[in-house]
Amino acid sequence: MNRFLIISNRLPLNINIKDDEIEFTPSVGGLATGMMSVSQSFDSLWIGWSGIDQNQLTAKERKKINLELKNEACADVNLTPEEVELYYEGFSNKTIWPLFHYFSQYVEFKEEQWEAYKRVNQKFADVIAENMEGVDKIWIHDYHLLLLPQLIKERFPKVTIGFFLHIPFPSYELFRTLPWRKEIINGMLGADLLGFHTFDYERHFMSSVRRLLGYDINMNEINLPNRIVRVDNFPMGIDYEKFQNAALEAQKRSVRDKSEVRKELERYYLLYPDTKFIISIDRLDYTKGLINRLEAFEYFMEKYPEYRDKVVLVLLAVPSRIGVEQYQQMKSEVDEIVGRINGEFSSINRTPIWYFYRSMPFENLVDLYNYCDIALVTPVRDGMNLVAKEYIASKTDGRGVLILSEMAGASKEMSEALIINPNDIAQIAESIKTALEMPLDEQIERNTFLQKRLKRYNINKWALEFLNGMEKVKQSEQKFMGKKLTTAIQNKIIKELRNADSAVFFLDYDGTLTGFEDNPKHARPDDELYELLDGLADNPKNRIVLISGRDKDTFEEWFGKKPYTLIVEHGVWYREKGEPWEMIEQLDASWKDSIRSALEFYVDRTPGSFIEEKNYSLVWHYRKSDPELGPNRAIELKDELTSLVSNLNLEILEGNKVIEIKNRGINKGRAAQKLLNSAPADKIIAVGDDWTDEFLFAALPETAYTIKVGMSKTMATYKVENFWQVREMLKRIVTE
Ligand code: ADQ
Repeated sequence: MNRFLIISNRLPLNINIKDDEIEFTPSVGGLATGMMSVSQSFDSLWIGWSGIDQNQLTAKERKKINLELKNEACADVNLTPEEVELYYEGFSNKTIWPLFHYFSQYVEFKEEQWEAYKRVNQKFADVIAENMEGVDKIWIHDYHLLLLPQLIKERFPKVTIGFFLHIPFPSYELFRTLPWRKEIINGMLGADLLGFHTFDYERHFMSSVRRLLGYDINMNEINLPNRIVRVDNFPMGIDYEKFQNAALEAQKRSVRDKSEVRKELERYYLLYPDTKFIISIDRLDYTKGLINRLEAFEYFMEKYPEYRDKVVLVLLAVPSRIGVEQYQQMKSEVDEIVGRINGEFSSINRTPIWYFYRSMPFENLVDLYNYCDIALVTPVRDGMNLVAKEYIASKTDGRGVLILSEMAGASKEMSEALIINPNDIAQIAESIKTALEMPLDEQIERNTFLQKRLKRYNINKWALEFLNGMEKVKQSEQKFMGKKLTTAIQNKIIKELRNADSAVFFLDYDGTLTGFEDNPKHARPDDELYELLDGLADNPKNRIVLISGRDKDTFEEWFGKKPYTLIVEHGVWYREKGEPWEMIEQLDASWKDSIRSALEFYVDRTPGSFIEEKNYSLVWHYRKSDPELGPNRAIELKDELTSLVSNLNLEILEGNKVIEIKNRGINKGRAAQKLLNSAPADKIIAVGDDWTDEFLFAALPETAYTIKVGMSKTMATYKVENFWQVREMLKRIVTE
């Protein structure tokens, strides 16, 4: 594997300068902890902000820091204090963070912050550009850098870009409130692979893509005009062995070597052996549900006085984003509630809440996880929540009870925990009681399942799956590149056409020679197109066949006087230049009444959809309906029609935002073959965009040049991105 880049807002280490000494410490937080082990296993460079303003350093300090960073395989994106304020504390943490966590009451929409966000994303792109040597993959992380994938794609179209969002992606109803919603989605779509923790976040993202940009979505692939973006969920794991081993080590330590926290807990336990410890660990953040948790604990103490002296809540809060107002407010609120509860329920020797407002070294953290009987993890929204996983991984003897919020992504994989709704104070209190009373064998049974899963799907597996996902996207892109209709292939076609005695051009119309309109009647040919087709037809060696699903009256109106052969309704009707229309095969249309009534039912229930009636087919169009309702109704409709059409010897064709019902066995391929049987040609060129054209591609001899417009799978030998490129190619054929 070549070198790859990891990009995140913060580098995974903090730098402190004290009395000329430079000190490096690992940073706290899910992303940093998780990705650190990944970066150490690969040849990678981590690009991000180091947390200090390099402009304030002496040249000597700067040199030393950058050298140290280089040794750690890191590179700094230098941010000014103003950028930190507007981009980091501002747009990232006062707009995106609350919005994506459903705290709309905290969201700020400030142009100045948005401008800074754009500027800093660009700054990241510039530092990346300086470090691109030998790089074939870039993995970008999180909500601070939502515009970065697009900025890099524009500059380095060949590099494979992965993007992982560590926080939830909100429902469209919330996301749409963002004034810069389209820019954000477009920014993310610069990636080749987009990863989320859960299927729900993925679903919400897809829904926003569909509604805001109208792109076609095929399972988990988004069809952009010139490439495909794959979207998937990768629930992040932890370094299971690291926690398990550290916990085992902690247990083996002699009293002297034990951490202060552990000593304190054990001392207390010796004094009061009936005590149970509940651990609560998070960054001090309003999304983590600390207030609810404390209120639930208070409610529990009130409701079950028999437990008052028997339970200790070890509350650890890491200072976080102290520059943001809501975080300061929340700190005061937590201080107040803790004071109130301790004031009310403490006895002379016993205090129910032990409150620490600080970060902890890894060993102490594991000590706590390992020692405590219950973990209380109650976020009101959380992308994943690694604390829940770390707690379970640190339970060496399988004992311990995890109480987990259903609003954390982790709850999707940890159903053996006691799952609670973080807004239901009474339910949390009941769960504390259930946890305190849970028999040991039940605890072990639940945790065995959880541990097995965490061990298997650990952080390395998570990262490898994501990287494999990127590799797969790359391979399928290469496959596409192999099919691309390059200038060299176009030259070859032109040369062969020049030497040929006769040539036939099978050209589909909508999506191939022209774009789509909401109302198909509006997609009339423009002057340029007429000129182009006339130019082709002027050469007596060429035969132009327009082959379409359109009805014959429309084509008669648009092309009736032109010297082209017309095949319409997917091969029902045929018209040689200057001749009357002929039916290629005798068909019956008496089935239409029964199908029409089924379609009318769908028109009534799907605003914006309508029926188009052709001589031998009926078409239900849903291009103008709600972008999510339309495709869903189309699935229902297909399902409903399936048995009906087979009884009537009909078939369903699914085109671009249309469902068409027509007589079985009639298709463009069969029509083209008939035409070629009666008038063979030296060279055959066929161009089409949707899957009704696949019949055509499949029916033609191997020597034909078959060209697909768009990115989806095809039988065609070559692909072009859009109808403009088809016109370019035809123009070259006419002029050269
Ligand atoms: P965070 O919001 O930071 O992460 P979380 O997943 O719980 O939340 O990770 C917190 C990390 O910080 C854990 O690894 C924990 O060990 C550590 N930590 C917590 N308190 C600490 C303390 N006092 N001292 C030292 N370390 C402490 C974001 C998203 C999450 C998502 C992660 C990973 O908000 O939803 O799970 O990224 O994608």
